[in-house]
Amino acid sequence: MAYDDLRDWIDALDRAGELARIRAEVDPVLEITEIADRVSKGACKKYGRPGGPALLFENVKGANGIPVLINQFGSARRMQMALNVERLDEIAERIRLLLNMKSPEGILEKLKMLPMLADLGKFFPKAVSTGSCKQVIRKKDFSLLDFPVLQCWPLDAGRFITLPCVITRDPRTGKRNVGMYRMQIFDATTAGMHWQRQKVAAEHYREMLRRGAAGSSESGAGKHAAVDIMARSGGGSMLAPGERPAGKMEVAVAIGTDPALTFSAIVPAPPEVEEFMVAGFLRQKPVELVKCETVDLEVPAGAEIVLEGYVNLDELRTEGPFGDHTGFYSLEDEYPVFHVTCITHRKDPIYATTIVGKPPMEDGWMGKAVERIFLPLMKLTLPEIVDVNLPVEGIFHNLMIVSIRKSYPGHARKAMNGIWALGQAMFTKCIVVVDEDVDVQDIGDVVLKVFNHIDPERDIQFTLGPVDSLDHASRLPNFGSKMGIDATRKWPAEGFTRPWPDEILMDEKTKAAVDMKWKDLGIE
Ligand SMILES: Cc1cc2nc3c(=O)[nH]c(=O)nc-3n(C[C@H](O)[C@H](O)[C@H](O)COP(=O)(O)O)c2cc1C
Ligand SMILES: [Mn+2]
Repeated sequence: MAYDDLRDWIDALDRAGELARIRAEVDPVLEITEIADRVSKGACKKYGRPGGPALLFENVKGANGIPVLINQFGSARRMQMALNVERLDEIAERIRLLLNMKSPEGILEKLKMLPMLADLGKFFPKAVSTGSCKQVIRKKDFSLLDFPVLQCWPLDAGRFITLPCVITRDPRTGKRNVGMYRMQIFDATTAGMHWQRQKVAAEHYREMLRRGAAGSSESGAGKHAAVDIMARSGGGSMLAPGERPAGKMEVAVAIGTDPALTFSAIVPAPPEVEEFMVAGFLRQKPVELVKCETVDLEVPAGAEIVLEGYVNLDELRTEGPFGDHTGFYSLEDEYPVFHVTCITHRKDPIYATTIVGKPPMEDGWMGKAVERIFLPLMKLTLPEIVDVNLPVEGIFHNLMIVSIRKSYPGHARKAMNGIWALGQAMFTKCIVVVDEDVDVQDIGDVVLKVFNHIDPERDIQFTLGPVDSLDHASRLPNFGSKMGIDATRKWPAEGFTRPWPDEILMDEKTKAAVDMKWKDLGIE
């Protein structure tokens, strides 16, 4: 059963013994991070499982009684619960079923397809006239400082909203995007809008710039200004006065939604796919949307807190540093500024947040879910892929281990290039390709075989391209090199004619014989 909203989900966590309520007073500045970090790393002995329980802090200093929820996705079990499955691969199977749809032959096959077609109807969001996110509507006298927003780490530039579902509209198609982009609180009514340049909302912003520029000048000067701000935003200095295409872009932010929607905001869905549909697919129930008060956007009706506002197309401000999921602080940079025009919320809102830092942390479990769910979609373009592992310490963009069914010379390199061309997988700094007989989930097996099988000079491939904005080692921000390791067995057709040794494996007969006498050996 889908969860209606955040509190329905919190109740389910509570019933399942997956929630710890903390009544002692805690400080949203640094202290909640230290507690959540210890819990993520296994400090909660009573709980037993990796990731600890979700934490609901009920007495947060200076929070006007607003509780703080953190670590809601922070374990394999909670990630499965959030998406209503026993195993994450169930979702992959549902996607596979959808993708395998073929024209039915005969009435029986048509009948069999009906439930799937009915399922399709659940993907589409449903417009409703009002919802609990409207219990309190503040068009003036609102303040971002009213909420218990965390300062996560000592050298952070300030307090950051870390789990916001940022909603924007594509000016070309009208389609809406939901992306999770952190927001640094600047003051009561403004915050940073940290959509990195390769993300979908950043493209909406650029499209608005292009339009503003096209309208603002016949001489083409406006167009140059737009190109200039595009080149600089998220990677350079402020604009000179006078070169600014005027205008604004509307943005709405939902904080504290049902877990499928929150999760869908981090899913690297193709730009043309609305995350509201992704959430509808995941929860198998439509997302209910309600119109905003001051902007032409829709937000989840049951959200705990909604921020409405806009970013000026001509305004950038220094954002960061911020203790990031790389385990290091991401450097400060220029990003758009979000201006709040209205805040609506429940009468007793719950503030949902997360922290990122050295793995393993809450976001690691979310990333693993993305890895499982995206496997069938990767296979759609790269059918040779057997399995993929993004180890959490590889922080999702540094290391991808992928096994393939190798069928022709150079196949491993084709797979690498395909992955670097696949949406956000473009950021992958190192791709390791192995043959299908290597279990990519077994790091020991991977290390043994990869480093036995490679001739580094021959098998390592470098390429240049976009890199993650969080990469602090690349030669330039957002641009640098990537590496692929072809650790598949090389073929004569690839110029390798030396004999290849057999892997050491005991024969089945001997193994069975030892199984039989194992107990009698007295060495167990
Ligand atoms: C906790 C968390 C925080 C994130 N913060 C940011 C961020 O500040 N900026 C960003 O561009 N991506 C951030 N991401 C990653 C994006 O949410 C992710 O790339 C998502 O696919 C973007 O959506 P989009 O494809 O619709 O742009 C974050 C992810 C998580 C889990
Ligand atoms: Mn998107």
